[in-house]
Amino acid sequence: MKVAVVGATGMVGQVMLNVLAERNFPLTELIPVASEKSVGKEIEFNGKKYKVVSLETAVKRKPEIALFSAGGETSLEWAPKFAEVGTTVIDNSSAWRMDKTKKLIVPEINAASLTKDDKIIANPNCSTIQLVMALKPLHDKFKIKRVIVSTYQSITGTGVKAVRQLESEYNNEQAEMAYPYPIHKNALPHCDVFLENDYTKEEMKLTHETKKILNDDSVLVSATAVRIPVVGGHSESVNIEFEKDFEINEIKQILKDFSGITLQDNPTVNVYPMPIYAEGKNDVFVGRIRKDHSHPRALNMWIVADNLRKGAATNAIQIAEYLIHKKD
Ligand code: 2RA
Repeated sequence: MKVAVVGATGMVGQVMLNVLAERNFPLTELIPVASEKSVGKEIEFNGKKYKVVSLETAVKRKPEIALFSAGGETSLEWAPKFAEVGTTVIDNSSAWRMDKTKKLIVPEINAASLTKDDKIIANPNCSTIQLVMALKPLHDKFKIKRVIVSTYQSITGTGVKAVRQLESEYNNEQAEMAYPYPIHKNALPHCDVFLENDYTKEEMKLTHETKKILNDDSVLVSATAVRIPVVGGHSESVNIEFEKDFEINEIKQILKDFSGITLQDNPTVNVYPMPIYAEGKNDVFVGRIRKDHSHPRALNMWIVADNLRKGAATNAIQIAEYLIHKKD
């Protein structure tokens, strides 16, 4: 199977290559794709060297699957061109996520909705993926009325420039700024850009994408997205109000049984999810599960995941794995 990785030299693209190799994805030919300035560069994959090619060249090679992580503009222009030659595109940008004709997929939740006619499939935003992984099994059992989520997001979600800014500030050196303020010893309540409603795009992605993935517009979601000087993954403090009564033990068992979730919840011995633990892993880690003492049908929890893996590369590759193992 020919697989193109569009954005192969970027942070998520590099993780896609690592995850493809780790999971022994059945590819016969890798087509690494990047912008003109990277064309001709060599990358190594599974002990073999591959030359980076242009988008034009990649389309002509007609890959069966194209994993995109190259920004919305590239996806809007090029995903249809790949689809026209029969490629199934799994796109990590926000370009197609809210398009009513495109599916927004977290395999453990809604991969069953996919058909062979889906030639452009949207990978949700990283902070959404880890949130809905915990919400879905609980929504099915107790019907979620409202979610209030505060995120504590890794600077890797912004990209290399942000990582360089933190390293430079930590070493007290000058650096190009990825953020309007220093990120070292700071917390920025500002992920992506502000909208007219005074929320950021990141916050509204959590609201809109969660509703689409759960296929339930009645779920109310209010988000605050914060950037913190961490690299291993995104953390989220989540308050969930249910329509139905629940017992905490039921909640923990349901989460423990849900594929892709690892429960890390024993505060008496300091066991709870942390980005330094989640980094490099593909699961979503859930802990600090406790009744909300201020509301009879609400609870709090803490959710952590590697935003470059389950939040991006691994989720996209799991979609591809589902497609190749799906019997039509
Ligand atoms: C961020 N979720 O963390 C966004 C994009 N990766 O910046």
